[in-house]
Amino acid sequence: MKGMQAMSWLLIVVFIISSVASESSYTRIRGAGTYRVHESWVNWDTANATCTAEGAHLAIPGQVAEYVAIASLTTYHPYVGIRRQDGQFRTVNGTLLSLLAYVHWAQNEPDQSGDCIFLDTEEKALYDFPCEDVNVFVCEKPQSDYEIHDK
Ligand SMILES: [Ca+2]
Repeated sequence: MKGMQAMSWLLIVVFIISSVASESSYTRIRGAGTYRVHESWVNWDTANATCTAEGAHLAIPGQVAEYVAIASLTTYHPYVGIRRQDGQFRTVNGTLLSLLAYVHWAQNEPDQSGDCIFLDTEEKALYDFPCEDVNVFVCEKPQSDYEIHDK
C-alpha cells in the first residue's frame, strides 16, 4: 500500500512537472547532445521519470564534450542517468559505466555514499549520492531524434 501511495504521488509530481515542460526548451549542443536542464529539486527516481515523460532520458555523460555541455547548462549539480545496480554502475540505457568512452569521478569518489550519480559542474566530475536526496537534473533526447535533422 505504501508503495502504491508513493507511486501515485510520483505520477502526480511527474504530471505537474511535465505539464509545465515544453519541447522548445531542449538545447542542441554540437558534438555533445540535445539537453534540457530542470532546475527543480527532486530525487533521482522523479528526475528519471520526468525525463522519460518527455520522450528523453536522464543525460548520460560519456565523453569530455558531454561533461562540458551538461555542466554549461546549470550552476547546480544535476543528477545524470547513471545508477548503481547490483553493485555495478550502469547508464539508464543499461550500459556498464566502465564501457563509456570517458568516465571521470571526483577525487575519492565513488565513496559508496549512495547509488545515484550527479555531475559536479565546477569539477566536471561524478559523485555517488543517496538516490532519495534531491538535486536538479538534465534530460537528454535520444540521438535518433535529432541526428536526422542535423545536416
Ligand atoms: Ca559520494
